[in-house]
Amino acid sequence: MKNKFIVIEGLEGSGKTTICNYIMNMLKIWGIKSIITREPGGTPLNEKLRKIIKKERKKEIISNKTELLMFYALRAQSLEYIIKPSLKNGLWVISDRYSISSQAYQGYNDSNKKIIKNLNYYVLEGISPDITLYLDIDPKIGIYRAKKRGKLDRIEKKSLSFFKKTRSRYLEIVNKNKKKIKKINTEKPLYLVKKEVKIILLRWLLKNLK
Ligand code: T5A
Repeated sequence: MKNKFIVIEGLEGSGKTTICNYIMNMLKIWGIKSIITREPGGTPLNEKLRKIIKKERKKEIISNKTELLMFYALRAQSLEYIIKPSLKNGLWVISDRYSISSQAYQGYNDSNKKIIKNLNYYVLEGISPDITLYLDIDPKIGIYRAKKRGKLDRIEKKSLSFFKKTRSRYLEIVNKNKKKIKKINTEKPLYLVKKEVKIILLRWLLKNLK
Protein backbone atom coordinates (compact mmCIF):
# COMPACT_ATOMS: atom_id res chain seq x y z
CA MET A 1 0.00 0.00 0.00
CA LYS A 2 1.23 3.51 -0.85
CA ASN A 3 2.49 5.50 2.15
CA LYS A 4 -0.20 7.76 3.49
CA PHE A 5 -0.29 11.32 4.74
CA ILE A 6 -2.77 11.84 7.58
CA VAL A 7 -3.56 15.31 8.96
CA ILE A 8 -5.30 16.13 12.22
CA GLU A 9 -6.95 19.54 12.41
CA GLY A 10 -9.00 21.47 14.94
CA LEU A 11 -9.08 24.27 17.46
CA GLU A 12 -6.87 24.44 20.56
CA GLY A 13 -7.76 21.77 23.10
CA SER A 14 -9.70 19.68 20.59
CA GLY A 15 -7.33 16.78 21.26
CA LYS A 16 -5.10 16.82 18.14
CA THR A 17 -1.84 15.87 19.88
CA THR A 18 -3.57 13.12 21.87
CA ILE A 19 -5.15 11.71 18.71
CA CYS A 20 -1.89 11.90 16.70
CA ASN A 21 -0.22 9.70 19.33
CA TYR A 22 -3.20 7.37 19.39
CA ILE A 23 -3.08 6.94 15.59
CA MET A 24 0.68 6.31 15.64
CA ASN A 25 0.23 3.53 18.20
CA MET A 26 -2.68 2.07 16.29
CA LEU A 27 -0.69 2.03 13.04
CA LYS A 28 2.20 0.34 14.88
CA ILE A 29 -0.15 -2.45 16.00
CA TRP A 30 -1.26 -2.80 12.36
CA GLY A 31 2.40 -3.15 11.32
CA ILE A 32 2.64 0.31 9.74
CA LYS A 33 5.64 2.53 10.50
CA SER A 34 4.81 6.21 10.91
CA ILE A 35 6.14 9.50 12.22
CA ILE A 36 4.37 12.42 13.81
CA THR A 37 5.16 16.00 12.89
CA ARG A 38 3.48 19.20 13.97
CA GLU A 39 2.82 22.69 12.72
CA PRO A 40 4.24 25.02 13.72
CA GLY A 41 7.26 22.83 14.44
CA GLY A 42 8.84 19.57 13.41
CA THR A 43 12.40 20.46 12.36
CA PRO A 44 14.92 22.07 14.79
CA LEU A 45 14.57 25.44 13.02
CA ASN A 46 10.78 25.17 13.02
CA GLU A 47 10.73 24.39 16.74
CA LYS A 48 12.66 27.62 17.38
CA LEU A 49 10.22 29.57 15.21
CA ARG A 50 7.29 27.89 17.01
CA LYS A 51 8.46 29.47 20.27
CA ILE A 52 8.72 32.87 18.58
CA ILE A 53 5.25 32.60 17.02
CA LYS A 54 3.59 31.49 20.25
CA LYS A 55 5.32 33.94 22.59
CA GLU A 56 3.37 36.99 23.62
CA ARG A 57 5.33 40.16 22.91
CA LYS A 58 4.61 43.72 23.89
CA LYS A 59 7.24 45.60 21.85
CA GLU A 60 7.48 44.18 18.36
CA ILE A 61 4.10 42.70 17.59
CA ILE A 62 4.00 40.08 14.81
CA SER A 63 1.97 41.63 11.98
CA ASN A 64 -0.81 39.63 10.33
CA LYS A 65 1.14 39.39 7.07
CA THR A 66 4.29 38.26 8.87
CA GLU A 67 2.32 35.64 10.78
CA LEU A 68 0.77 34.16 7.64
CA LEU A 69 4.13 34.07 5.84
CA MET A 70 5.82 32.53 8.88
CA PHE A 71 3.34 29.66 8.90
CA TYR A 72 4.06 29.05 5.21
CA ALA A 73 7.83 29.31 5.70
CA LEU A 74 7.55 26.68 8.44
CA ARG A 75 5.35 24.52 6.23
CA ALA A 76 7.87 24.68 3.36
CA GLN A 77 10.60 23.59 5.77
CA SER A 78 8.67 20.69 7.19
CA LEU A 79 7.61 19.53 3.70
CA GLU A 80 11.21 19.58 2.53
CA TYR A 81 12.83 17.97 5.56
CA ILE A 82 10.12 15.79 7.11
CA ILE A 83 7.06 15.08 5.01
CA LYS A 84 8.55 14.44 1.56
CA PRO A 85 11.56 12.37 2.75
CA SER A 86 9.44 10.32 5.18
CA LEU A 87 6.85 9.43 2.55
CA LYS A 88 9.67 8.55 0.17
CA ASN A 89 11.36 6.34 2.76
CA GLY A 90 8.40 4.15 3.52
CA LEU A 91 6.89 5.97 6.48
CA TRP A 92 3.37 7.19 6.93
CA VAL A 93 3.18 10.78 8.09
CA ILE A 94 0.76 12.02 10.75
CA SER A 95 0.74 15.82 10.92
CA ASP A 96 -0.69 17.81 13.81
CA ARG A 97 -2.10 20.66 11.62
CA TYR A 98 -1.34 21.53 7.97
CA SER A 99 -2.59 24.07 5.43
CA ILE A 100 -6.25 23.97 6.53
CA SER A 101 -5.07 25.65 9.75
CA SER A 102 -3.96 28.67 7.70
CA GLN A 103 -7.28 28.73 5.84
CA ALA A 104 -9.19 28.60 9.12
CA TYR A 105 -7.05 30.93 11.25
CA GLN A 106 -5.68 33.38 8.67
CA GLY A 107 -8.30 33.12 5.91
CA TYR A 108 -10.51 35.80 7.43
CA ASN A 109 -11.05 37.91 4.30
CA ASP A 110 -11.12 37.49 0.52
CA SER A 111 -7.66 38.95 0.07
CA ASN A 112 -6.10 36.48 2.53
CA LYS A 113 -8.06 33.60 1.01
CA LYS A 114 -6.58 34.45 -2.38
CA ILE A 115 -3.05 34.72 -0.99
CA ILE A 116 -3.43 31.40 0.84
CA LYS A 117 -4.58 29.76 -2.40
CA ASN A 118 -1.46 31.03 -4.16
CA LEU A 119 0.81 30.06 -1.26
CA ASN A 120 -0.71 26.57 -1.28
CA TYR A 121 0.14 26.28 -4.97
CA TYR A 122 3.70 27.53 -4.41
CA VAL A 123 4.58 25.79 -1.12
CA LEU A 124 2.64 22.52 -1.08
CA GLU A 125 3.56 21.49 -4.64
CA GLY A 126 0.44 19.34 -4.77
CA ILE A 127 1.22 17.42 -1.58
CA SER A 128 -2.14 17.11 0.09
CA PRO A 129 -3.25 14.75 2.85
CA ASP A 130 -4.82 11.40 1.92
CA ILE A 131 -7.25 11.97 4.77
CA THR A 132 -7.83 14.77 7.28
CA LEU A 133 -9.57 14.28 10.60
CA TYR A 134 -11.12 17.51 11.80
CA LEU A 135 -11.69 17.43 15.56
CA ASP A 136 -14.62 19.71 16.20
CA ILE A 137 -15.09 21.44 19.54
CA ASP A 138 -16.88 24.42 21.02
CA PRO A 139 -14.00 26.92 21.53
CA LYS A 140 -15.14 27.58 25.10
CA ILE A 141 -14.48 23.93 25.96
CA GLY A 142 -11.26 23.82 23.93
CA ILE A 143 -9.77 26.88 25.64
CA TYR A 144 -10.90 25.55 29.03
CA ARG A 145 -8.95 22.33 28.36
CA ALA A 146 -5.90 24.29 27.17
CA LYS A 147 -6.08 26.51 30.28
CA LYS A 148 -6.29 23.49 32.56
CA ARG A 149 -3.04 22.24 31.04
CA GLY A 150 -1.09 25.46 31.63
CA LYS A 151 -0.55 29.12 30.73
CA LEU A 152 -2.17 30.27 27.48
CA ASP A 153 0.10 31.40 24.62
CA ARG A 154 -0.22 34.48 22.37
CA ILE A 155 -2.76 32.91 20.01
CA GLU A 156 -4.74 31.06 22.70
CA LYS A 157 -5.29 34.42 24.41
CA LYS A 158 -7.29 35.76 21.45
CA SER A 159 -10.98 36.48 21.99
CA LEU A 160 -13.71 33.87 22.01
CA SER A 161 -15.22 35.49 18.91
CA PHE A 162 -11.91 34.94 17.05
CA PHE A 163 -12.13 31.19 17.79
CA LYS A 164 -15.84 31.07 16.93
CA LYS A 165 -15.06 32.56 13.52
CA THR A 166 -12.11 30.19 13.08
CA ARG A 167 -14.37 27.25 13.88
CA SER A 168 -16.98 28.41 11.37
CA ARG A 169 -14.28 28.64 8.66
CA TYR A 170 -13.16 25.11 9.56
CA LEU A 171 -16.73 23.88 9.25
CA GLU A 172 -17.16 25.60 5.89
CA ILE A 173 -14.02 23.87 4.57
CA VAL A 174 -15.11 20.50 6.00
CA ASN A 175 -18.57 20.77 4.45
CA LYS A 176 -17.06 21.45 1.04
CA ASN A 177 -14.64 18.48 1.27
CA LYS A 178 -16.60 15.74 2.97
CA LYS A 179 -14.86 12.95 1.05
CA LYS A 180 -11.37 13.85 2.26
CA ILE A 181 -12.09 15.55 5.59
CA LYS A 182 -13.90 13.64 8.32
CA LYS A 183 -15.45 15.59 11.17
CA ILE A 184 -15.36 14.14 14.67
CA ASN A 185 -17.10 15.73 17.63
CA THR A 186 -14.61 15.80 20.50
CA GLU A 187 -16.83 17.14 23.25
CA LYS A 188 -17.39 13.55 24.36
CA PRO A 189 -15.10 11.38 26.56
CA LEU A 190 -11.74 10.64 25.01
CA TYR A 191 -12.32 6.88 24.75
CA LEU A 192 -15.35 7.56 22.52
CA VAL A 193 -13.35 9.98 20.34
CA LYS A 194 -10.64 7.33 19.94
CA LYS A 195 -13.25 4.71 19.06
CA GLU A 196 -14.63 6.96 16.30
CA VAL A 197 -11.14 7.71 14.98
CA LYS A 198 -10.41 3.98 14.80
CA ILE A 199 -13.64 3.20 12.93
CA ILE A 200 -13.09 6.02 10.42
CA LEU A 201 -9.49 5.02 9.73
CA LEU A 202 -10.32 1.31 9.42
CA ARG A 203 -13.14 2.03 6.94
CA TRP A 204 -10.89 4.37 4.97
CA LEU A 205 -8.01 1.87 4.91
CA LEU A 206 -10.25 -0.95 3.70
CA LYS A 207 -11.43 1.29 0.86
CA ASN A 208 -7.85 2.22 -0.02
CA LEU A 209 -6.13 -1.16 0.10
CA LYS A 210 -4.03 -0.63 -2.98
N1 T5A B 1 -1.81 28.26 13.71
C1 T5A B 1 -1.16 27.14 13.26
C2 T5A B 1 -2.28 29.21 12.80
O1 T5A B 1 -2.85 30.24 13.20
N2 T5A B 1 -2.10 28.99 11.46
C3 T5A B 1 -1.44 27.89 10.98
O2 T5A B 1 -1.28 27.75 9.74
C4 T5A B 1 -0.96 26.93 11.92
C5 T5A B 1 -0.24 25.71 11.44
C6 T5A B 1 -0.42 26.26 17.21
C7 T5A B 1 -1.07 27.61 17.10
O3 T5A B 1 -0.78 28.14 15.83
C8 T5A B 1 -1.98 28.49 15.15
C9 T5A B 1 -3.06 27.67 15.79
C10 T5A B 1 -2.58 27.49 17.21
O4 T5A B 1 -3.06 28.58 17.99
P1 T5A B 1 -0.32 24.39 18.95
O5 T5A B 1 0.09 24.42 20.37
O6 T5A B 1 0.48 23.56 18.04
O7 T5A B 1 -0.43 25.89 18.48
O8 T5A B 1 -1.78 23.92 18.73
P2 T5A B 1 -2.97 23.93 19.72
O9 T5A B 1 -4.17 23.76 18.93
O10 T5A B 1 -2.91 25.14 20.58
O11 T5A B 1 -2.66 22.60 20.55
P3 T5A B 1 -3.17 22.18 21.92
O12 T5A B 1 -2.07 21.34 22.47
O13 T5A B 1 -3.69 23.28 22.76
O14 T5A B 1 -4.43 21.31 21.61
P4 T5A B 1 -4.62 19.87 21.04
O15 T5A B 1 -3.35 19.27 20.55
O16 T5A B 1 -5.76 19.92 20.11
O17 T5A B 1 -5.11 19.07 22.32
P5 T5A B 1 -4.34 18.02 23.27
O18 T5A B 1 -4.36 16.68 22.68
O19 T5A B 1 -3.04 18.62 23.67
O20 T5A B 1 -5.36 18.04 24.46
C11 T5A B 1 -5.50 19.16 25.30
C12 T5A B 1 -5.96 18.69 26.69
O21 T5A B 1 -7.27 18.19 26.59
C13 T5A B 1 -7.34 16.82 27.00
C14 T5A B 1 -5.91 16.29 26.90
O22 T5A B 1 -5.68 15.23 27.78
C15 T5A B 1 -5.10 17.54 27.23
O23 T5A B 1 -4.99 17.71 28.61
N3 T5A B 1 -8.30 16.13 26.12
C16 T5A B 1 -9.54 15.79 26.51
N4 T5A B 1 -10.18 15.96 27.69
C17 T5A B 1 -11.46 15.50 27.75
N5 T5A B 1 -12.11 14.89 26.71
C18 T5A B 1 -11.50 14.72 25.52
N6 T5A B 1 -12.17 14.16 24.50
C19 T5A B 1 -10.15 15.19 25.39
N7 T5A B 1 -9.26 15.18 24.37
C20 T5A B 1 -8.14 15.78 24.84
